[in-house]
Amino acid sequence: MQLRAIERILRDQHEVDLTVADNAIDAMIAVGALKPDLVIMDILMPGLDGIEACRRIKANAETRDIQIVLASAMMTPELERAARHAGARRVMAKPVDLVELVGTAAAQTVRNPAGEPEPVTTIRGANLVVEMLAEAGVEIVFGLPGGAISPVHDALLDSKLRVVTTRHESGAMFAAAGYARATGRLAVVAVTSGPGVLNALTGLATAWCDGLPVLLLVGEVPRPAHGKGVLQDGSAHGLQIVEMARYISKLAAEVPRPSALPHLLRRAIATTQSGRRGPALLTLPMDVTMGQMSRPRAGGTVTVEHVLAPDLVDDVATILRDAQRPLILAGHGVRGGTAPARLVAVAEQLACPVATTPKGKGTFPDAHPLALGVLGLGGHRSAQRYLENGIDVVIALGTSLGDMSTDGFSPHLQAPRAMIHVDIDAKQIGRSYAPTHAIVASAEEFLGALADRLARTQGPAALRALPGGVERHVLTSSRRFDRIAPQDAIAEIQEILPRDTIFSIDSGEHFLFAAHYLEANLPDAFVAMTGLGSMGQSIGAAIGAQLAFPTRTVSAICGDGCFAMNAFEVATAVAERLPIRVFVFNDERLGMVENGHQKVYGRSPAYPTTPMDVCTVAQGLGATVLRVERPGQLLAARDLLCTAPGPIVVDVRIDPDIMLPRRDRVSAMAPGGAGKTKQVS
Ligand SMILES: Cc1ncc(C[n+]2csc(CCOP(=O)(O)OP(=O)(O)O)c2C)c(N)n1
Ligand SMILES: [Mg+2]
Repeated sequence: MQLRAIERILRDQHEVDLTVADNAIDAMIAVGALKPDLVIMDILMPGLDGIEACRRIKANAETRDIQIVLASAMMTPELERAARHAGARRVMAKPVDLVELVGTAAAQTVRNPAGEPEPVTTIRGANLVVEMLAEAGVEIVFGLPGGAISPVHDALLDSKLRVVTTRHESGAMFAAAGYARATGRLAVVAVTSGPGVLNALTGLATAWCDGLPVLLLVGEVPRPAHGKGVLQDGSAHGLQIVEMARYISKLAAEVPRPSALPHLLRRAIATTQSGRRGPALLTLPMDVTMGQMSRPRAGGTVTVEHVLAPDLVDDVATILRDAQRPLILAGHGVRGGTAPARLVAVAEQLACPVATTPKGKGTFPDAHPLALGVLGLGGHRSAQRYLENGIDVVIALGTSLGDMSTDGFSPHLQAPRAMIHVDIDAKQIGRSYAPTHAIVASAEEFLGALADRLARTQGPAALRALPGGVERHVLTSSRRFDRIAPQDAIAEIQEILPRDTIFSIDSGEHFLFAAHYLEANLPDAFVAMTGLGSMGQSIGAAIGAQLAFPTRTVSAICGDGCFAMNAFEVATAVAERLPIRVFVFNDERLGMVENGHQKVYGRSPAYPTTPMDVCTVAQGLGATVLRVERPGQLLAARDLLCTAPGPIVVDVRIDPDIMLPRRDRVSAMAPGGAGKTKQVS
């Protein structure tokens, strides 16, 4: 209250922007983000000693010039000496005359080299958001507009950022997730309040379950209108959007006032990319985005560092070197930066076979002689057999070891000599197995340390037989004249498209075929967000990946049910001139659900997706279309598929009777079912 009164008094005399923090951590973040002229702190702040805070501010080259006043109700000569030693400009006993202090500082500061006071520049909140995003390296904002987010869309008109407007907010979220998944970089979505953000929540949960750095910016009704029954009020008095998002994001917050915008946005950007990555949501009330504020002197860049104990790395290196039948299981956490290359280096140094989880497919090349293929959903016999014949050491990298990536919680993974589980998120470790070594680190950092350690150690690793490559099920082709077997369709697709094609895969029976029969040799070749496993993700994800990699071929493999859910994003691809190739594996039904039901209950309700003519729908959305009913027709369409400029949608008429052997996942979920699943074909 006192500070607000002072702010009002001072505003008449000087251009003062006062930021108040009620705890030390927020204060330090605000100081870093805003670089104020003056910081006034109590020496005895809860959470952090004011003298230590002063020392840190002065030790940082970017904040060194800030004037610091330290005050205390219990000032002593020793405290005063320590405060001055830490770099405080003034040290005083409380009460202090804040008006005098702030007024003097405001009059003294912000002078140019000629000694003239510089005009304090102000900026509209929405423009500041856009500027900070650009500074953080963001190039694209996905979304769908509406009144409450209109200030941000208005500010985007003045920026170089590309705005990709989707047909549904879930499409925007899947596109952002696909972009983040393919690049490892921050992806941003801007949507409006109420139905806009509610439509985006499945996509937010997708980014949450798959650990993807997605920032969702939500327009919100102005704060003075909160709780008055204004349409689409999502505040704490209305829909409680922040509360809803809290469970499916790393950070969910409303920006409570203009002065909080810079440091909250910076914190949200940092949060998406630190530790286990994941989404953040900020609601932006219109009075914040429309309000003027003084421009902070800070950018949006973030640095994150980790340290690994050398003894631990030595121990792991020795265990792996001495192992008789070791296994590396690589998850999605091995994506990004140099991690995949380091994985290849470590596997070769140790002559150690590598399996990937379904989501981690591509992190180790399928064509490598040490590759066992996928373990778990849609997985390969080679991986399963190697595991079931007994391993003595396993090193699980960047995987949460859920049922889909452990072959239904296989007990064989609890290797007798050592189970080394490495994940950047401590919460993922020890959920389903008991690791002998629980290592909280990124796969990249861990593999780098291990590769260095192994390179320095003399002597070859124990001689081991090579696994013999990835072994796939041999299924028969379709005997029907108007259908093609999924594995034959995949073989033809992969023969036609370039070797560095990025495939985004949807949720359903077609996922199993893609995980099994696609050969992925690049870390970003296989984009599947299986954490939530939401239907309809693949077309949006292909859009995001194509925007990230304009010169590569990007292809979606989706089911007819998934297509029905999100087909309208084909129009987004047409409008944005994105040459994605969408292969709809059309069995005219929700195949995975029917098949699963049949397996568990011995009978199944029918879940047809008819009536739907995929080609007519896609043509109506502006895409080039093609129907494939027999083997050879995809190969015959090579020219069209490789050269047509815009998106192509291919209705691939799949034979529903051709199925892969599968596990009964329902019993894996049942109480006591873990590890007791049986293989059935
Ligand atoms: C949003 C959503 N709803 C329901 C499901 C449950 N589900 C998983 S696969 C599937 C069927 C998908 O059908 P389709 O796209 O035709 O693929 P198919 O299994 O036939 O290959 C369903 C309903 C889901 N994963 N996501
Ligand atoms: Mg289907």
